[in-house]
Amino acid sequence: MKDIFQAPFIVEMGETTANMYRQGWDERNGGNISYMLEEEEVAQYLDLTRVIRTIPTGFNAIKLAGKIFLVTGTGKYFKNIQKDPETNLGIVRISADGTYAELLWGYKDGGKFTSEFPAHMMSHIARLEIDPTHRVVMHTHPTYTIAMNTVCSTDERVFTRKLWQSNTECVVVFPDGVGVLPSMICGTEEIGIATAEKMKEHRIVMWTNHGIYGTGKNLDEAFGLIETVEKTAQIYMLTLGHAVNIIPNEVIRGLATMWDLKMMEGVLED
Ligand code: 2HA
Ligand code: ZN
Repeated sequence: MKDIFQAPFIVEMGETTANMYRQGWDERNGGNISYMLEEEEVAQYLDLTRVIRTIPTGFNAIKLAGKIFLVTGTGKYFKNIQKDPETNLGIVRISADGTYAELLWGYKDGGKFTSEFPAHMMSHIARLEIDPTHRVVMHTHPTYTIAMNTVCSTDERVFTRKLWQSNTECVVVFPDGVGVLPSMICGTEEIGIATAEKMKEHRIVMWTNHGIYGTGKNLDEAFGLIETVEKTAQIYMLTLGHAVNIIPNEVIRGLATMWDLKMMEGVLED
């Protein structure tokens, strides 16, 4: 068996969460990540017949039966993951009936996965139906994105338009736009269902007054989506009330044509 502490998925998770913490996005226990792993990949590091304990999923995850996820722990701090991955992370496999998860590694202090587990798992189900290469769901609290969401309409077309108009990267990086949910109670099955519904159309979903979800086929891609929104929200907030030059519709459309991208409908006004 290879040393799991050297596994690329553990090393990369430590690096990514440390980076997110340093961006100022993940205060205290803010943020959570789930990363779907390949069975063959995990089998190099763990005996997959050895289940440490079981943890209820809190909803019916049967569509993910047998799938293995690396997931951040509830109440755990992103700042601590790199120095102690075995306490702050867990590797779980969804049971055949989808009602519990089998702990294969981690949560060493008796902990469990993030309180946002239903939103993560439902988002995986939604994205996998659209893109079989999908692997990562990333939730975080980026400062300027939340600030922009505080001063902007929760209409996702308006929110997406403001981003597309503020930075030419935006339409290229997320032509599918940003889904926006209103203020809701987090950690519930209800917010999970609402998030997954948005994930059918968008790879990024905003939780009003709370934070953002980004998805992708690897950690870099999910991070890159959120990073692009956050950078642009910073530009938007720095220029709020003073903007003279916003990107005209013909430039936004021209970029989408140049890169052969299908733009979210109804975002541009003309
Ligand atoms: O894990 O970010 O949404 C803490 C949170 C809850
Ligand atoms: Zn959160």
